[in-house]
Amino acid sequence: MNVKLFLDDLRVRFPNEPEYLQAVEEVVTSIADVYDTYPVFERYNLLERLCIPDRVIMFRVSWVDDNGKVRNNMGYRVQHNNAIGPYKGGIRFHSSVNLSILKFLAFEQTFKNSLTTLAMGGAKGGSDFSPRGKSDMEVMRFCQAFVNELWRQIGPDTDVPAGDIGVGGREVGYMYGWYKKMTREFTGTFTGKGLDFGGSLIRPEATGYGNVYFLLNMLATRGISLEGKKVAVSGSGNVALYTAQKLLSLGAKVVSFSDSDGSIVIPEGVSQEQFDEIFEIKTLYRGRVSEFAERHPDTCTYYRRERPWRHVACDIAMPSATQNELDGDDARALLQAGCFAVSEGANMPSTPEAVDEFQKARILYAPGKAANAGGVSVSGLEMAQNSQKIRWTAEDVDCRLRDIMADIHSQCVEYGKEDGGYVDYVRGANTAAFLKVARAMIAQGIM
Ligand code: NDP
Ligand code: 2IT
Repeated sequence: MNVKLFLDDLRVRFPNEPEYLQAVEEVVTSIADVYDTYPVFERYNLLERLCIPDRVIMFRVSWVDDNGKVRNNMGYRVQHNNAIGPYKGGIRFHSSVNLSILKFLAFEQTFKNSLTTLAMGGAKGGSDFSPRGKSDMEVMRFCQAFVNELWRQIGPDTDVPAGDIGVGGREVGYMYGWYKKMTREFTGTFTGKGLDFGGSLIRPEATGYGNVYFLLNMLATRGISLEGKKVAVSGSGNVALYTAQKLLSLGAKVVSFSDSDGSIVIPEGVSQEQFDEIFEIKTLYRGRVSEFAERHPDTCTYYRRERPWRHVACDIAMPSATQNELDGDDARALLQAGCFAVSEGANMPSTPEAVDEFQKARILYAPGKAANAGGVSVSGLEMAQNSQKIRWTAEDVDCRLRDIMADIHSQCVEYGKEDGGYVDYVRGANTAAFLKVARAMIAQGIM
């Protein structure tokens, strides 16, 4: 396969989709060798079929705000690939959402879901609607209007949406409610549902906890303990908060958080009490991390409109906000400060230049599609519970989550270990994920 020709062709066909092209380039580059090992792949033109989504559904969402004004947003669902299971992936509501971002996320999701060991294909959806600053009623009306367009395209064995940025329990609840009303069926078509109507225990915690479990597996390969280590976290949403919660319970020090307005750095690490305060500000009041900084000027510094990476001294970084939030300069600053492990909670948070820096430095570096797969894994477990109409205990789900993260780590090591022992987790994750989806696509014929 000629990687350059392949990518050049995609660039011509999808010129305005930089995030999508970035995600594809990383995967295609790292699987090129294994792709060429099996001529059947090229005969089936498999790579092109795997990189271009099965279909994209795009629609207008019209809703009425609290002032009676009619508002219009764009809605999307990218159904990328269902070779190994029904389409599965989150919904993102954020003003930055566009087709390129959702195509990159659906593409990544296909590989991530393949790694989970569960039967799930890849998808992603969303809207450029931002829940921030909207009333509950506005959010509800928007969610209903969104699902009014989407409900025919999804189903428990067709496509199962969940949360992502801007979509948590509240939004999933409203979307599920309208879906149920339209279909008149109570099925597990969304995951991340409330515990009273089919949600799984540990789903809210799963992405953050899973990332810490993955990190523990990585650290074990070098005989390093997590206790006492300083960990820089970015974001302060679902993934960041549960990452920090698990880190604190294991004796690590959490030295930063951020949101889209800025970052807080707490050089000695937050206490449990301080963490509880941040948790409350973010989850109960939907507030800003700056509010915490205002209350604790002696222990905490606020960096307005900045990311934490150049301001923290840390051993480990866990970027958990959004794509491309850690660039080459940030990576060099982290390495300079002694950072020896990066485990990504967000999807594609590190730019290609940053990834390159981490890999050149031979530190432990885990890409999001491996490290943050715990969220969708427990979504898969929620689907399993829903179809059996039973509920597993928190211990049971947590135990399965630990096993799945260990399994994903083993797959990365199996396909990413180099002579000399260094594990290239990017190549490992991409190769393991690709081979499974590719085998299934070949077996099912050309469609
Ligand atoms: P939330 O909406 O709960 O939190 C997102 C956090 O990131 C918020 O602190 C938000 O700040 C910040 N953020 C969002 N966009 C930007 C931006 N453009 N610039 C700076 N900060 C930003 O989302 P999640 O925690 O669920 O998602 C975080 C990341 O994890 C995303 O990359 C998502 O795709 C990924 N992920 C999520 C999973 C899940 O199960 N939820 C599973 C796997 C990955 P603000 O409050 O100011 O908007
Ligand atoms: O990026 C992700 O893996 C998610 N947002 C979770 C998807 C899911 O279906 O639980």
